[in-house]
Amino acid sequence: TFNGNWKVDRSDNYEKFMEQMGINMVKRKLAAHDNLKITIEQTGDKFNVKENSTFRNLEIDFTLGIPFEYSLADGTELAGSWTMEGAMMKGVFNRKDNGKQLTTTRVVEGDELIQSYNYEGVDAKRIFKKC
Ligand code: MYR
Repeated sequence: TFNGNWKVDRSDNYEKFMEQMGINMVKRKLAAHDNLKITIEQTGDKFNVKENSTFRNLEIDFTLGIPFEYSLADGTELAGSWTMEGAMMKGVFNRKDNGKQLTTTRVVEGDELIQSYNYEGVDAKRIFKKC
């Protein structure tokens, strides 16, 4: 289950990913230490996600398979949806500014939640632990 409070523990290639996203160096340095925490509450196909970081606190509600809008901390707007593939959440989002696709997955392995990101050929991961 994805439910619970998760705190980022480490990241893999996240800096390169942000660079590919066009995020400037100052923001990338700040984002590398964003202390991201997410609280996930799934009820059937509905999710409530609370996001807390040094940048902002926000709450997102979505339903699997239903498109919604989401803005990144730098203001970049995305639209897309999450679906479930077996035990994996799969998100397909498009940037509103250039139409390009950002894909992401979430999977729980042991006591970790692993979120992967792909944008324009660059893959990254952020690994969360329960808190
Ligand atoms: C959620 O389930 O947490 C809300 C929806 C998330 C949508 C897509 C997430 C992509 C985040 C990419 C961060 C990259 C920053 C450069």
